[in-house]
Amino acid sequence: FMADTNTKSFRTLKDGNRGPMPSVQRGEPTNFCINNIQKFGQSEKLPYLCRMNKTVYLGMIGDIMHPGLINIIREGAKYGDLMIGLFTDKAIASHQRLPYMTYEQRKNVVESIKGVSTVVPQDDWSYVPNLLKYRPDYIIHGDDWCEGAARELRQQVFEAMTAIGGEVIEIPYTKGINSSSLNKEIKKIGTTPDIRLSTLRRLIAAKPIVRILEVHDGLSGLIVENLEIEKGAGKSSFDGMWSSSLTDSTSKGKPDIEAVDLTTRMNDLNNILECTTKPIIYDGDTGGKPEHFVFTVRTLERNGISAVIIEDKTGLKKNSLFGTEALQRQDSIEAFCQKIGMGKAAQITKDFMIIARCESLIAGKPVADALERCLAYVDAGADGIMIHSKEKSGADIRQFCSLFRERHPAIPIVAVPTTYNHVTESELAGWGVNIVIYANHMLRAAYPAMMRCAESILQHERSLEASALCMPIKEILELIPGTR
Ligand code: SPV
Ligand code: MG
Repeated sequence: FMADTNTKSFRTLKDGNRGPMPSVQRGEPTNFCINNIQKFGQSEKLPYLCRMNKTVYLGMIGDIMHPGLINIIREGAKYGDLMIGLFTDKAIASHQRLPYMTYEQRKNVVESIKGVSTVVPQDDWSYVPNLLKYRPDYIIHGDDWCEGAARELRQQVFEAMTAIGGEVIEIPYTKGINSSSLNKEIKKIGTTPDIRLSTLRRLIAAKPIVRILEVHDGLSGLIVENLEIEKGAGKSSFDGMWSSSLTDSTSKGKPDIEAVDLTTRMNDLNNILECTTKPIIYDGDTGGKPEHFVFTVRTLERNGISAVIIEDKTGLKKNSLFGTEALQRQDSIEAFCQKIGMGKAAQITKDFMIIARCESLIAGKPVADALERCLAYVDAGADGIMIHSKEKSGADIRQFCSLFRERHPAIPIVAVPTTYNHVTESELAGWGVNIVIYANHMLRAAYPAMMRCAESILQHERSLEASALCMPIKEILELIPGTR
């Protein structure tokens, strides 16, 4: 059944133009009620008759309170008992950034607002499952959903309300102040180490897969922080950042052999912390000596880093993507477990994560070896595991995930699909992967672009041709707020 939302077969309260009466059976406010809404205006003293046995549904994120939300709550409550469908983190995470407050915190606030009768979780971006479940007489929504990607949501709501004999009330969207504009202002304030740190666990709980991109300086950090593209009915963005040992070293002209020490990496990471708010996963290489690793954990935690990943190698570490070409030694299970245990004992917050990275597949060993190790690492206290491979098909990773999931349905799995890069995020999520790390792409993209520019200047002995490869001066002057 398709409701025709264009021909005013539904009455809406948009712009005061109510249109013809709808043909719905249920949920129609009486003329008495309408007259009284007009008469009493913003007053809450409407006759009880209007509220009796009527339920009004209002979907809400409820993160940042503002007059527009209070207005729609007040308007909705005029029609009956107002049920707030409070979006869960899971419902929100599929379409936009996680709210600042947790579900419980938001519920606490929203249920205390005058006019709200009940708060129920809305676990889906679409209103439809809850409308069919609770069968409200009305749903109330701002008229901003008539435009853009939300149009489809609106259409589905009209169809569902028709099916249950209810009605849609649209009220003019409060212009000038809304959650999106407030969110931009809040973002400017930044974040605190505690909030940033705890966000990774919330993301893992809320999303089918958490999307992480490598950063190596403030500028690449800003891209991960701010880039957002329209996709389907929602928006797509990165969830957080990977501080890669490979790109941190390479951008300094140094080899990826743990030659860049923690203090130097933290100094540079500070530039990223300063201009971003999203969570960061730190590539801790081997973690060094266990006695040193405890200080690394404390330092990262103090700075609001969400997780450290340490790999089960010992001796001079070389980059994993060499595979068996470079001579590398895997640590013993016992020694690596001891390091994990010491790190876990050192951390102060409950949210910081120590993720154990297994190099068995990189070293050419079978999946069974990786599994044995990862099970031991979890027993030693690891909060998650990263399984790495340089095999191109991804079949080994898939097989590992399936076996690991039989033993641990919920322990987070991290994958770094640099070589098996044809595998999509939804496929990885289907295998049981919780976090995907694009581990080196920002630096790999930047270097050839810089090379092309430098070569062009050499070739032409002027920069006219190279300018075409560069961002315009005006753009770079506008890029960082405060430059002007
Ligand atoms: C890094 O980014 O430094 C990593 C991932 O450790 S990899 O380079 O694939 O080993
Ligand atoms: Mg590394």
